[in-house]
Amino acid sequence: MNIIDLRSDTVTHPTPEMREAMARAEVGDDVFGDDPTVNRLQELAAQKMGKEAGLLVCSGTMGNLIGVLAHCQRGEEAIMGDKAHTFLFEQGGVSALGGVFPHTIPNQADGTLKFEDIEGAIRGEDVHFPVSRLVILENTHNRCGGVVLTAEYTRQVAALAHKHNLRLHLDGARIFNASAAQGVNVKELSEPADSITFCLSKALCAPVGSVLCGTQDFIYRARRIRKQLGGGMRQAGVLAAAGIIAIEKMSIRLHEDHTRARRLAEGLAGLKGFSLDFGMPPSNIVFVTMDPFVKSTAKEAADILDREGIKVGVVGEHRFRLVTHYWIDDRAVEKTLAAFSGLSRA
Ligand code: TLP
Repeated sequence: MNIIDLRSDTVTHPTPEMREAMARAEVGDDVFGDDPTVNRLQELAAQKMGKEAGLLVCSGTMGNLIGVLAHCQRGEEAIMGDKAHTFLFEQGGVSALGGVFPHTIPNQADGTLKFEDIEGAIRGEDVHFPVSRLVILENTHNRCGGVVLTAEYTRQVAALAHKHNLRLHLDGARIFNASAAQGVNVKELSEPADSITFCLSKALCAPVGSVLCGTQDFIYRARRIRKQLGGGMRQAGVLAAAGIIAIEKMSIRLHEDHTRARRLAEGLAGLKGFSLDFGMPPSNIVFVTMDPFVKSTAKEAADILDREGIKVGVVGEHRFRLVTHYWIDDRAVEKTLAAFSGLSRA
């Protein structure tokens, strides 16, 4: 990748090793369960997450949607943060397609939901109320600045949910980043949840795909829903081959992206007219706000950067999001900082 693309880690291209593995992948019809590479990926994913089974799905959005629909009946309620990806950025799929009612409570700055808010949101036994069925957490938390939830917090939320006969789904799109940031085994973060979706196609560089993991029975239901949504894939082994490398090789280098995100954040914070929205980033996501004296809008600034071959996410009138990943090296970070510093002169 010649362009410095910081808009997201979703922009990552597959590595040369992935492309080779994709070309060589053994395949079969996965709707029949016949694709050996998909089966291998699903087993590997389940084992990493400490779950009985896994299911390859097209995207993180599809994994979360299927997860919610496999837990909830129509008219039931899912409790989630007001900054959750499942609430803000998934096209309202859980209600549009599943008739599931999202009940939002405030996300705290550290990405958590308060225990008392969760407990307060759970409905009692009353004929007027929908049935509360699910709590959703997100780790790392995208819109809270890539912050991480601890294993202990996740366990406590799971215990609270289970006490009230609810389930816990984890949107772990970037769960390997959460694991790298805390230096803990990914399984510790995923195990307390009843189900987890994690993405192969973000910082892990695979071109397509996420894996939904849970019990055998849950994945059996999830597989049926995936088919219903048109997400049953055929010779998906070509994708799974990249996914296996994503898990085995790419998940163990994410601390490098986190170091670069901190360098980027440090540099931006040192520039006149820029301030970090959430302080130093714990993982690979940096949110930064620009004073209008630099450029009147973030969009205008982003257009100038774009002409220099640097793409950044515009997430507000004066706000940017920059995400580091495998294809962003030290030189790219320094070039980006130089370009930001040149903005007030451009
Ligand atoms: N997030 C994307 C955009 O949709 C905002 C990004 O660039 O960060 N959960 C979380 C926490 C996510 O950040 C995302 C993608 C998803 C789920 C959905 O994954 P995909 O894009 O594969 O559907």
